[in-house]
Amino acid sequence: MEIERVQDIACLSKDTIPEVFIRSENEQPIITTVHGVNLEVPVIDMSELDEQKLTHLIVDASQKWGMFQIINHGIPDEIMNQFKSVGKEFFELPQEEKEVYAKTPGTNSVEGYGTSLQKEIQGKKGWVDHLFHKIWPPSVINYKFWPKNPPSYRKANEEYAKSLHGVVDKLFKSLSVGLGLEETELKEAAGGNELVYLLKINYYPPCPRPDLALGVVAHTDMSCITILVPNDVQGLQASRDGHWYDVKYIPNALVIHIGDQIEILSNGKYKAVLHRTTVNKDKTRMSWPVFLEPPTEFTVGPHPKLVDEENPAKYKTKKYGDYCYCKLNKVPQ
Ligand SMILES: O=C(O)CCC(=O)C(=O)O
Repeated sequence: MEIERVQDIACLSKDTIPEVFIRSENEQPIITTVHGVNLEVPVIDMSELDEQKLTHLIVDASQKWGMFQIINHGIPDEIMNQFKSVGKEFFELPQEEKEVYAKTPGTNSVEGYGTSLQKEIQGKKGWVDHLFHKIWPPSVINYKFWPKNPPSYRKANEEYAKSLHGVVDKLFKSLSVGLGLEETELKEAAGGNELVYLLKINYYPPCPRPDLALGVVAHTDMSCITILVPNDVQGLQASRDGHWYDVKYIPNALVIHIGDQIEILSNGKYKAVLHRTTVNKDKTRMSWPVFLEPPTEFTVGPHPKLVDEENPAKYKTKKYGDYCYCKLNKVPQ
């Protein structure tokens, strides 16, 4: 076993939590959250027929917030519900069944069932377990990391992956046009048809001290764009002007994060959103982010059409895999 799972620790913790989960005062949710205010990040109706208007809304939100929620996105409720339901069923299996999918020690791959991801300062831990695996394109899928139980897991994930394509293309197209590029140019520069959809399922068990612990610590996503579905337990927070706010939960909406690679490709026009998650005293929170990523060997940098003598590159150009290595190991980019 990699390390003790938070789900097991949660079962044993009644009023207190192990020291390793207690955040420093400058991170503790009780001290750092602006209470009583739900951050109303832009909510964008994807069924808007006026294409120019839709593009403007997506571009504006990506510049000013780096985060927005989309409604009427065209993914049928049934597909989303099935996808969430099989993920929940997996985490409710006995521990030894989940361990079959544990990450392979000694590899650089994030795929598999696990507990920690980033190197953390002072060895602190987040109150969360996770399962990572790729869901698109078929050529990069390793079914070794796809649970066989529940038996409908595979079908539900395949259907969800397929249903995402329309949303993915609309988002890339709008962001591309917003940079003055042709509709397809931004996606091409992010990996084109090789763009990888990496699913992560986060499982945050009830926590006796939600005032002191965090789920996922403050970060921006390494991906280009992240498309996230949460369950109905509040927990996602975004940083705005140096303060932390709860992001309002909207049933059936998809939460969109602009990630580091879009900030880089846009040479800083679009902003990756700094976010984190809190945990709940009585309820299990879950979330299903899909990270849209360039292939590991694919080189990403500010788009050449956006860079000239007057607008020098603000970011390095490098292979996506090298970018991730530096970020996860806290090595300067
Ligand atoms: O659970 C959430 O809402 C956000 C999760 C997240 O930021 C992550 O897994 O990187």
